[in-house]
Amino acid sequence: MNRPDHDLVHDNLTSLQAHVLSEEARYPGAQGDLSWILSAISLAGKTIANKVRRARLDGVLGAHGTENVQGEQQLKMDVIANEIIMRCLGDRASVAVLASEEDEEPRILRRSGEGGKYCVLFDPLDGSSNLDSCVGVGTIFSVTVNDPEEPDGEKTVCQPGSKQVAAGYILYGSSTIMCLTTGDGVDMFELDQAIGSFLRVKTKLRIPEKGETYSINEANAETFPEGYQKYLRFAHSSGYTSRYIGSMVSDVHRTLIRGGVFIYPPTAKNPDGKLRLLYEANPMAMLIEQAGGLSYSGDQPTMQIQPERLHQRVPVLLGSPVEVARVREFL
Ligand code: AHM
Ligand code: MG
Repeated sequence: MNRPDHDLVHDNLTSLQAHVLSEEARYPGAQGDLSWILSAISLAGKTIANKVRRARLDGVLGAHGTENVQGEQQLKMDVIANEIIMRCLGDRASVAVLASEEDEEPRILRRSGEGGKYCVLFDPLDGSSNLDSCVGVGTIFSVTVNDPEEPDGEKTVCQPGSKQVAAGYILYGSSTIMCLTTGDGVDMFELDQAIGSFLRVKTKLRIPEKGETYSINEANAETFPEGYQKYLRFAHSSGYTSRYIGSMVSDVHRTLIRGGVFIYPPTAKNPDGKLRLLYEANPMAMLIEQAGGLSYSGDQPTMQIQPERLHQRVPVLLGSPVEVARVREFL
């Protein structure tokens, strides 16, 4: 019998929630704690997506009038997104620590003896300075296991990226997309606004092996270390093309789907790079590597770096394996 083009049984609709529950069923001892955390993150994503779409109408574009710990201007939407995530995750019983790019200190919610099993680290609204020009912005998150022996909130969240148990981003773009890994490949979900559900649109996403696109803020090129400048000369003379939005989630998402490299090197202004190891570099590295790509920060694979500080910055080079290796030849 011919299988119809659209097979109602096999091309079924799978929600993020159903996906996470079926993944969890593969681990006999799992108690559902991680699933609860991911469901809270998805609720936060839906809520932030709604706020992002209404930001202009609600008059919440622009500066909040405060600075974050890194001395950066906080925007109203940074503060709103941060609060939404705190409210969605705060009462999930297994969350031990919440660490946000916007907050100076991690918030210890529950000690291990009180059921605190996981730390959730996040950049609530990455690329928020682009909101007024309506390009894609995103939420980046990382989940690690809380160290039961470690009472210090900063120390328990300062774990190498290789210890992450889940990571992902939500991109508020022309559609709202979540890319998620729990260590067994990358799956992609799209928010169906009409029913309020993230539906799975791709499983086991693979980044293209190659891609002749580089994504870098070339305005800083003169202060890049020499190797990056040499790579750019190679790219210019080899028919590569350039794409740079200046919003990491959008730039990394394009790199994941179409291939190429995303690079934020050390610059004169940011000698250690601009992006944060715990909130940006590590979760993106896990996603990219789970999709078959590579991620380096300086000489080291990003996820092998032992973090020294909560808000530590690192250079980032990630993307298609062939292209990352090519950049590294110049460094
Ligand atoms: P943010 O977390 O304060 O939004 O800053 C991070 C953003 C990334 O989204 C993006 O990759 C980078 O800053 C762009 O920086 P630049 O404007 O220096 O190119
Ligand atoms: Mg950011």
